Amino acid sequence: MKILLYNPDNGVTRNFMPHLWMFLLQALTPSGHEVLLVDGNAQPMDEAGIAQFVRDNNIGLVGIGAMTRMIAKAYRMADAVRATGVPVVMGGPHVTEMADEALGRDGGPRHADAVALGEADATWPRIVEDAARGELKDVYSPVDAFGQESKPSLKEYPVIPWQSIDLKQFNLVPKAATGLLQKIGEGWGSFRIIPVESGRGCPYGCEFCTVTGFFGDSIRFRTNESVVNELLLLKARARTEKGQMAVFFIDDNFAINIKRTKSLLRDIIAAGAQCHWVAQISANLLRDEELVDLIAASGGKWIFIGMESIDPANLKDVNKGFNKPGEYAAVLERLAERNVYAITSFIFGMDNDTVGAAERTLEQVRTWPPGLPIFGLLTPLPATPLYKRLEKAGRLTRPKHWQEFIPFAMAHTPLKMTIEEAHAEVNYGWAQAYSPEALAHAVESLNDQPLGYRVNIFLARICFRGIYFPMMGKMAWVKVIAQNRRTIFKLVREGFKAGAWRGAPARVLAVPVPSAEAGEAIAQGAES
Ligand code: B12
Ligand code: SF4
Repeated sequence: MKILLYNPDNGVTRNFMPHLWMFLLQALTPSGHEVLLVDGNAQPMDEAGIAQFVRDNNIGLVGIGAMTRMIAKAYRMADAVRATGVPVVMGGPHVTEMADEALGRDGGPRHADAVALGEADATWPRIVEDAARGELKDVYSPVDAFGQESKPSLKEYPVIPWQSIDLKQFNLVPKAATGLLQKIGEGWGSFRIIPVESGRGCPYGCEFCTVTGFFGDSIRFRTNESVVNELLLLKARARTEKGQMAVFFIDDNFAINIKRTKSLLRDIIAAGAQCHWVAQISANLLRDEELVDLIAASGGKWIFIGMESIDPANLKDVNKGFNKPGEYAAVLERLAERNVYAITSFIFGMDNDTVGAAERTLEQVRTWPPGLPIFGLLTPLPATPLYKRLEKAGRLTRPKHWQEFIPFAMAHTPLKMTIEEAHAEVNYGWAQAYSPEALAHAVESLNDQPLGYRVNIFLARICFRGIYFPMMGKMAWVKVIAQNRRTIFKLVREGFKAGAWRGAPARVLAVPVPSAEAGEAIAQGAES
């Protein structure tokens, strides 16, 4: 049987990184079946397109995975596939919580023939065999022989054959530049950010987050050896292609068990498996100097920190009181001393936020080492404690907000400001943090560093700027370059000065600079 695994586009931009679930399920598919992958972010497709694809490729089963914000598109695509007579199985965080919606048991139309609840590592092979026999069941739950919920241990993690997977659709280097860039240094013909997981689960239970409910508070880790081997495989592929590969450790909280993280990072260093990597780590875990040393030594370049708010009352409200705004600056300094920078994520529209929350946040951000601040709005995702609290209080203004996805739009009324005021705070945050003045300030704050670092922070910022100010067209780029011409001239002038790059080897520039799309996707992230 031929199987198509499809991930809908996020509706706003091209994504920057493929989704891990597709590669994982492909690797877990029983032999004798062929699996094709289509990520709508990289290969845009509409309803007619997917129906045609299914017919042209003689597909016998379509698997669709989606987060809440892509679910409306996922349902439309599923409907189009089912209209061709091919069954659809859906999985992922949204349908796990809203299985009745997907199966049409809540009074709405049916979109999926089957739903895989929770982690599907163990159920996927069963789903495939049932589908091949034409005996798909409605619901697949990960349970053991006694009917108890069971979670994969991750000790027996499948080998994802990165050396042979077709990754063309995920190359971030424009095709026209590939030939030339292959010749630069170790080669820049391709640049991909690859998702790798080293563990699952987070016990913290922040009120807005689905992770503790979905993966459980039992944390599970892969063996160090299996992670190290995966990195070595990725590095080898990048070398053969004369390209670059960076890794996004997608663990919700990469250092949730500090001892284990240190041991993994030591093993990565010992095996020569260092590569440039990004990971999500909560601020409280970055107090440990030795951990931060190991992060830098193993290739860690950007740490995504869910700061959420600088107001302890807000943090307490969302059960994230372990975040201590008073130590944010020290944490960021500790990272910056090792040339590791942070993507700092803030949420507005929290219950204690009042007008001016964005400026108050920025006042602090300006005093920190340069990084990539990102701003989102508090979003009640289905089945989270936040959703339940707001529902009970009658505060949801769009209880089924996923049926019509609107970027940067609230679905409930904040307590101390209006919805419009909350939207204005997010707009202000992006506009100020990525203004030409803010970009120049970020670059100048690294004046004591080699030029490479300043170029890097400038490029990262300019790409992230595209998150909020759409920069997809050529004219938009021209405008941005014009607005930032002073900073650009300054960097270029310095580049021509003898010795300006000394101390900044070419590899420094290999820091994964997230694209505008990356930023957009990360932008509304609130993990860790
Ligand atoms: C990496 C990641 C991202 C990346 C991008 C996604 C990518 N390219 O990988 C970044 C950082 C950009 C990102 C951004 C966002 N993310 Co995010 N992200 C994650 C994260 C940390 C890991 C995803 C992952 O690969 N997990 C590991 C794989 C193995 O797990 P999985 O995807 O769930 O797949 C398993 C099962 O669900 C199931 N399954 C999944 N799909 C399918 C399909 C079929 C057919 C079957 C059978 C089974 C199946 O089988 C898999 C194996 O067991 C998760 C949290 C988490 N730990 O999962 C959040 C998570 C998915 N993100 C989430 C959210 C909300 C977002 C944002 C909307 C942020 C926000 N707060 O507003 C943005 C928007 C993204 C966008 N524009 O597209 C939520 C989604 C919740 C929901 N109900 O939708 C999660 C769960 C975290 C959270 N805070 O609650 N994210
Ligand atoms: S937001 Fe981060 S720290 Fe909080 S529960 Fe989710 S994954 Fe854990």
